[in-house]
Amino acid sequence: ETTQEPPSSPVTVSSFADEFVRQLRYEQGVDLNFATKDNLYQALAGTVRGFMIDNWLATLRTQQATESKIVAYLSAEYLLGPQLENALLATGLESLARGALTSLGLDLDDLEGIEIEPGLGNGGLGRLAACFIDSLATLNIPAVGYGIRYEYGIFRQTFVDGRQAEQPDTWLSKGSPWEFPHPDMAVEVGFGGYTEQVTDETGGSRTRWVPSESVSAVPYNYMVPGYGTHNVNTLRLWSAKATNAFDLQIFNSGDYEAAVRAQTVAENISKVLYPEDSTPQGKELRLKQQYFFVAASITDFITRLLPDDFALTNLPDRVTFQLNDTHPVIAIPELMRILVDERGLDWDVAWDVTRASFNYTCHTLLPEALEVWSVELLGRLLPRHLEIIYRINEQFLAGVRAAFPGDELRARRMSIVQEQPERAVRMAFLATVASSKVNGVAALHSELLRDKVLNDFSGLWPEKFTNVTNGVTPRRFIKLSNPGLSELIDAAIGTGWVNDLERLRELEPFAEDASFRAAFRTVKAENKKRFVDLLATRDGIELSSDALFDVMVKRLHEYKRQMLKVLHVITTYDRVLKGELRAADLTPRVVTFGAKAAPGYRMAKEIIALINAVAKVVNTAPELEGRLRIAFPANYNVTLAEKLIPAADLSEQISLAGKEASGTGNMKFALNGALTIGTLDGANVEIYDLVGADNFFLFGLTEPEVQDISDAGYRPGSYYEANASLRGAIDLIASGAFSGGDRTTFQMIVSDLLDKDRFMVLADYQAYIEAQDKVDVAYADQEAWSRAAILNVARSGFFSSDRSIRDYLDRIWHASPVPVVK
Ligand code: 26W
Repeated sequence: ETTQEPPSSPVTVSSFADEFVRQLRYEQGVDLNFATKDNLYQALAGTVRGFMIDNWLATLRTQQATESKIVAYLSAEYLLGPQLENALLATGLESLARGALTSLGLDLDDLEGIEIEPGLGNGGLGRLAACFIDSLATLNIPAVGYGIRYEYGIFRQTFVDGRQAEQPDTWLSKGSPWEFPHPDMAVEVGFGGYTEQVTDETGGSRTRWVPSESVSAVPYNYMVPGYGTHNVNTLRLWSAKATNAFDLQIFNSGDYEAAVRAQTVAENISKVLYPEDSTPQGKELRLKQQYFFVAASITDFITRLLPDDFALTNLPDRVTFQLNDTHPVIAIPELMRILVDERGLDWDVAWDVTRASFNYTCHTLLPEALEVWSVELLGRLLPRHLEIIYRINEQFLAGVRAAFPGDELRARRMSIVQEQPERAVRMAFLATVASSKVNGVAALHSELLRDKVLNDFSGLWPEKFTNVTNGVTPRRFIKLSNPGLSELIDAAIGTGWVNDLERLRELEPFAEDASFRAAFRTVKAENKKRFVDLLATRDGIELSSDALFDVMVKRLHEYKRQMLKVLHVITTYDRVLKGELRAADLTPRVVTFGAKAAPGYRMAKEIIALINAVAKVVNTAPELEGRLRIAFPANYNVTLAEKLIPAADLSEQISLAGKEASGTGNMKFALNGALTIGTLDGANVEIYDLVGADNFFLFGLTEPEVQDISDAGYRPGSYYEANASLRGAIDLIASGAFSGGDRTTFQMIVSDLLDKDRFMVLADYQAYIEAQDKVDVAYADQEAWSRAAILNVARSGFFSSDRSIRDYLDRIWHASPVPVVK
């Protein structure tokens, strides 16, 4: 029922050019001859945007008219990446735009190059949300993404003496041509205050929350165009604005300064994205952000997307609220509050409606990443929500006690409210209790969730637990980012693969075709050149493109084990120094890292400093004859990923088994023809099963082995003592070889590895080195390597986010496509 061909448009080169000039003149008041690059970019964006608006409005109209069920995706993060190229792809206007600009003496690539991406996310979770809204639109599913319009997205990373420094991300400094502000549709959000009992129309008693302050939430709409369809969905991001009422009160009291200060406090709510990834800080402002955006979203949905007379008992027929991790979970008591306190529904009826409306996706297994909000803070900021949570917990625990009489330990384990180390609300438990479905993000992760982290809950409600393996959008991560490969695929199997990615299977026979393999290598070589050129201008890093491109890009986190990769590099260097290996026999490698560390995460920042320090030594070591290079471009983001991933030969996915929930970079690399070196963790397990053992460098402990070693008492020192090559590498760090002879510089890293090594880097070291030696051998046979790379592409179609969305639809959402017809 979906339209497969891109929307045709009657636009011509000259009409496009006319509209572009008109945008410049009449929207910006700028003459073409005097326009700056920013003016030109704005005009181009305005022109392209104009071609999507009719479809957007038609989509809204159709979805309202058909009274369809809508997927409301609640996510604190959307890591969107550059917008212009994506809009050009969706509208099918790229070549017209290029031609029109050329006719005016301008260059499309040049203008694309100045876009600052909206970095409204930290990493995997935020990028997943961006891929999902792309797929929802492409599949014609009525959907709205709700989130926060952070004025400052993820910080800009620079290196000062090799150490990470953070700068504010001023992505809005020149405005954004992609957003539609709607102060006319603002929603008030309250905080603080108290609750009281009031008598309602029927003489009954109701609770009423009387907030002490309120903030206005202003929506900014973004179009989310589908590919090969007319459907254009909405992403609605909320921005905080001080309310007039609030200002007036203080103005009237005569304190002008206080009034202005209060305004700042209110508007701080959407000021900055928290750069913590996996380690929640429990900050008051963060809880404010969370409540701010979900309260606005739920009210918006109920009052603006549903008819005025809608009976809220039918809410689950019209919406499914998907909770992207625990960040939006405060939406649960908020919906209960609206239904019970404001709409007068009976508690039990409201609870049924709520449970049928929410679903929860968990994105982690690390205990420290599970959000917990102190009762003290919740009671102060959201007193009514705390009461509601207590009542939910009471009822829930009564059910647990009825199912397991006398098992008080179990009740305490499962309680939504923990008592130790402080009284606090476990948001993952609240989400699990109040959702219809709970899913993990890869097969192994969902199993571990069910059998370990949430085992008590899956015992109680086995049917609640399911898996949806993550995916990535092939539009951005193949078609846009790898035009060379896309053309090769088009020529081999036609163009239908872009929204039917399993069709990449048809490439399998081409792996045996020598001329296809040669063409495939040519594309990879061109992508490497393009990336090398980019790094030269972007970072002043000079590299040869004639090498094995070994890439590890992801947030810096100990569990992801960038340290293991560093030890491999140092070991290679050490072997050459010791004469165990001749430089001439090394497979030339460029090892590229990209990683931001949470600003307060000390160990992660030390590891960044170590990588840069090792790079400095290795990159200039005469002994290595330039055959081993480290590139660590600062500020890895979506823009850079799109250039880097297509250039990779080897994808590093080396987390300790049982720690990476899924990974999505792993999928992007496989789809772009890199071979993975990886552990059986997250979605690596599924990649390995699909591409086959011959086309994947598997190594390392399995999750049950990790558990056993850990139960027996892990001693990293024993691995150090038993392995001379490992000792050599660690001793080299400790000796000051990468710190100008100073032995204290990296002491924190060395002593942690030897004494704690929470993520078993030392236990997996030997297996990793051996797997890397196999990589070198395999790369020497370029025909066999290309065959394996092509099979990676052909067998990774499963990892399209379109497939993920279909799985969500079948297993969780049960919403149907509503294609817009023209
Ligand atoms: C500050 C609190 C906090 C806690 C957790 C912030 C962010 C998180 C996220 C769960 C971190 C995250 O991005 N998780 C990643 O989600 C991806 C998409 O599902 C997975 O592929 C990654 O494995 C997972 O680490």
